[in-house]
Amino acid sequence: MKVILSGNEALARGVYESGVSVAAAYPGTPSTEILETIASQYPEIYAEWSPNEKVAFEVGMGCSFAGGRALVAMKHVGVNVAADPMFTLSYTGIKGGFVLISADDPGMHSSQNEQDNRYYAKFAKVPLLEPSDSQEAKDFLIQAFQISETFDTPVMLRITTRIAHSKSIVELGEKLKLDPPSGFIRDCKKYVMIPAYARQRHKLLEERLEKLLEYSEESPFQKMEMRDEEIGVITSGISYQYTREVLPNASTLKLGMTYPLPDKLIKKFANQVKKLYIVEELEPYLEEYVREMGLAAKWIDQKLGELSSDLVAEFFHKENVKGVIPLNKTNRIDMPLPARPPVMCPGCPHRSVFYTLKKKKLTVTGDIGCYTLSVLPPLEIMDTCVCMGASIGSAMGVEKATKRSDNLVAVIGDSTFVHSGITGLIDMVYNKSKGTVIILDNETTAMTGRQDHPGTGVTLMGEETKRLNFIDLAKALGIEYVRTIDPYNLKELETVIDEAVNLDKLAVLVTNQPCILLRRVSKPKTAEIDQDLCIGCHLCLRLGCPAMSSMPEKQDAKDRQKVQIDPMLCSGCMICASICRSGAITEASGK
Ligand SMILES: Cc1ncc(C[n+]2csc(CCOP(=O)(O)OP(=O)(O)O)c2C)c(N)n1
Repeated sequence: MKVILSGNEALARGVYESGVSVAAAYPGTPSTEILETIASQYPEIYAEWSPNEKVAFEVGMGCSFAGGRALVAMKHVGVNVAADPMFTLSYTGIKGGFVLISADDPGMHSSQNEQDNRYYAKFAKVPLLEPSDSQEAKDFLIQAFQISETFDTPVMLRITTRIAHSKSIVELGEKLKLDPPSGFIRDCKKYVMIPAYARQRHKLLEERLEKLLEYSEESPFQKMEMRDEEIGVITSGISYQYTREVLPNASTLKLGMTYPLPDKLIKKFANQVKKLYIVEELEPYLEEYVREMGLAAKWIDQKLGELSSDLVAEFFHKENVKGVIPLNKTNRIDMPLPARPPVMCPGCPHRSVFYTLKKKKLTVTGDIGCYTLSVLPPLEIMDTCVCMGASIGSAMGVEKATKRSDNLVAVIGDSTFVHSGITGLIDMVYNKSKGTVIILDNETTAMTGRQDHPGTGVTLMGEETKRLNFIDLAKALGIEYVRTIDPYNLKELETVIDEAVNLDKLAVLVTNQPCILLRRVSKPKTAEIDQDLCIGCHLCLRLGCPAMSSMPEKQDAKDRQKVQIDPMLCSGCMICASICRSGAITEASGK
């Protein structure tokens, strides 16, 4: 049967057809739907949201050691977190097939950087596959498990946002009938990496690479497609699609396996074309290799941002290459669209916390989540954001350097706190740091689409489970000042934040209102503005609530524009009412 699937859905199907026992991940765009699809469509596979990518990797590793096939998935930066076990799993090798999906995000549609994870495969010496569409995503994944078991190695499969989220036709196959996992069989020289054993495994790893290189030369993943011999393009992944679209007559060497790279095949291809080009996205990964081989090739220099058919066409136009398909103007929208910067939702419980921090003129070391939007106008109050979990360590560093904590808070979401904030907090306790940590507990991982985590009490497979209690955890760490705060109660928020920052010891505050999107179904009330009372001071607009706007057409005697509330958007959090000086905002009657 043929169906239309996104790359991520196709990968989930590939996981099913491969007979995987355990699938583990931490959410992160553009990888999130892989595990969501597995959990919703293939419930016979054990699937989990792990607290972070390192744990996900280790869970998969354990499954593999016990003889089961394991899949772990993460966004590109997640591989940084999982890199420690990854580099040594490459030494131990595996038992059941082990595949890591790295979902890279060229163009940073939803990421803090656009690192090119192909280098990770080379660095950790694990084979790397790069599909170019949904069908290949599924097929390559199935093959990846076979390579993993044949060569006793973890395998990395790299996709990018375009592959993950675009849809194409996929032929479904049967689920592989595998024996149940054998169970863990003791083999210390393989699985216990003390230096004496690791040295032996390193040698085996180098020998394995030689064999993988031979495989890469002959592998069906590498497709030499000879067309017009004037131009030859070496490419991989989504860049292959752009090349085919723009230069349909050019010969291509489409590399499906990009580590180890096939020298002989590359040379053979180079010898058959007059001019050699390399089309790849982000870093010059293929180019460096081809140049090292002593071949002259021109590279499309695209280190910044995402590649596209347009950019590839532009490049070949400049190169005066014949037969470039002109840019398709009809696909372009020339109409100026209104800018829609990302904003916190109306009623978002994070908003009032940042409004208060701004009012108090505090320095805010921040973290990654919906709340990072507080860096944008009108709130503009987040001062740092580097990677998940960094807010707490950064605040501590500032405090140790300046010996002041009364002007400083660290702000971190609940999912991020579990991911990598806990150890930072332990450091604050251990090394006697003073300061205030605010955990924004909205009971979900909102930014990536509301996934559960250890603090929500529900698993990915929809089962109820023990719920991590942040208050109890902070107390157990030995923190004396621990408070729950209601972010919809501005007065309380201000009093407690004031008290905490002036305490001269470590304080942990935990907000207690869920993400507004978890509550959206019932809408008990909305706010409304009495236009006679509104004085157009625009204090309420400083909240940056998308439900509120000024009305250029309604001005008072002093030319001040009054404010309106869109009842369709308003969620009735009433934060605006608590800051309105003229008492103009009240609960709408009759709702
Ligand atoms: C290492 C890493 N993994 C995953 C992500 C994707 N990501 C960004 S923020 C975030 C969690 C957000 O949840 P939370 O901290 O609860 O804040 P919320 O969005 O709910 O306000 C995730 C999963 C990332 N940026 N980096």
